[in-house]
Amino acid sequence: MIDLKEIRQKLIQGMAPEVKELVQKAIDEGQDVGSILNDGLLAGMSVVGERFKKAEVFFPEVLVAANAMKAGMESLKPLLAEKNIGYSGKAVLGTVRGDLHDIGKNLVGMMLEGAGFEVIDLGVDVSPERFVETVKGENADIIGMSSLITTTMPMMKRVIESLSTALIRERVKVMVGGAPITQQYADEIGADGFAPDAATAVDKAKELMGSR
Ligand code: B1M
Repeated sequence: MIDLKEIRQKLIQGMAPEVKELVQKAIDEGQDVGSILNDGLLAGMSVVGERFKKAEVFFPEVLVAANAMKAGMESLKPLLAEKNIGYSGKAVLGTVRGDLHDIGKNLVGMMLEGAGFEVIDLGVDVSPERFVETVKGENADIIGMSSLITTTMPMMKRVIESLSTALIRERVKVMVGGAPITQQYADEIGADGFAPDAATAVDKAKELMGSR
């Protein structure tokens, strides 16, 4: 019988193939998928998230752990979807128009997925129209925008204005982030939330879901 603590530990160490294999074995043994997710994968990711917040580990460690999480989720995802276990909400994520930086955004996406969000990642250089269309079509709960360059920051405001023009601003929570973004800027443009890092983004997204 696979010990779920072993999955947790291997995830913290960023050992993607081992995590994938252990998760598959646990599934084959008939272990509860919710427990594999919560006591194995999420338990490991939350340790990494906390260590990252305290600057005890840095970006490379988080990225390898997030990759291990992704590897473990591959076989778990369809089973979780069937049972709707740990479903937190639907988030549309993208780096705003004119901006091609995606490392931080990808990390936020992986952490959100790890926390049970369904993530629709629109990639980089995403136009306001595309954000709006996707929110409408997918009936998303949260829009997450990333910007790394000061000149692309105003694009976030454009997206919020486009949501209002399309009369769907009240339907969706808006979260923003990226190195030059601050809480003050988020307030100025009328976003609902800001997070300085991927771990906090998960807490913020959950908080925003709670206020819907
Ligand atoms: Co560029 N770049 N870059 N770059 N780049 C910066 C951002 C810059 C600060 C470097 C510098 O000059 N010191 C600077 C911007 C300056 C400014 O704003 N005034 C800059 C520039 C100027 C440029 C180009 C214009 C360079 C050129 O071509 N002359 C060009 C722009 C291209 C474009 O986008 N149109 C460019 C290109 C590139 C590369 C392609 C080479 C590469 C990007 C590769 C990629 O992303 N696939 C790149 C990189 C790697 C960087 C730096 C070095 C690192 C960015 C990064 O990935 N950080 C960066 C300098 C720096 O930040 N030290 C720089 C790691 C990542 C984990 O952090 O993205 O902040 P970050 O994400 C964090 C948080 O911010 C937060 O969580 C993440 C994890 O903790 N977060 C969110 C992010 N999104 C969030 C969303 C949320 C919540 C939290 O809610 C939705």
